[in-house]
Amino acid sequence: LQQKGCVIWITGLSGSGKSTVACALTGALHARGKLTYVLDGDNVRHGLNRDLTFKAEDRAENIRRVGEVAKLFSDAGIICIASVISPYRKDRDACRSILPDGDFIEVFMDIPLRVCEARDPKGLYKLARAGKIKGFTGIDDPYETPLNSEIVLRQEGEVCPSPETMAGKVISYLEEKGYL
Ligand code: GGZ
Repeated sequence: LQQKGCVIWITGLSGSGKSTVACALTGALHARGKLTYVLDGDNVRHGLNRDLTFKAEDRAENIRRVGEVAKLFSDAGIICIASVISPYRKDRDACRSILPDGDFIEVFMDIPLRVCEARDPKGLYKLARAGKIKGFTGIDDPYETPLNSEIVLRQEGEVCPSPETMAGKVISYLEEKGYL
């Protein structure tokens, strides 16, 4: 097999830029001739996981399924990018535990809540603040900050690096670890 698969697990708040970075990363990997597949929370929840809500046990099941599917892609030699809030540490760690050592690469979008809320691309924070969405991550539902992510993507002062710059950090990590 020419390519070794792995799972790039992008975790962070709604509006932190997970999907945008996943997209930029896919572009950068395709430019290098690599096969990728993106499992995006919002998309997966319309199909495979449409039976699940946002209560903690359903989020756990959502993450478990995304982790299992990501593992299948990785086994097939494909670089699988999962972009899901995955707010609970134990759920993320369970996904890590089913993969060979090193193949689960956690990327933490360390973007402050106030920045995500100011972006509010889908108006969901506004609805959550108004009490029209209950149990919204960061507002009235927890987000457990990762403690040992392989990669942390954050703002430099008040400016957020471009998605391409952020994707570039992941590319450098993959090169360093021999996945590219
Ligand atoms: C968090 C919610 C909620 C609640 C709907 N809490 O930014 P988005 O809109 O496009 O992506 C979010 C998506 C989160 O799905 P995940 O599968 O990534 O979540 S988890 O990992 O926690 O299972 C958001 C939207 O769904 N959304 N309601 N209550 N995000």
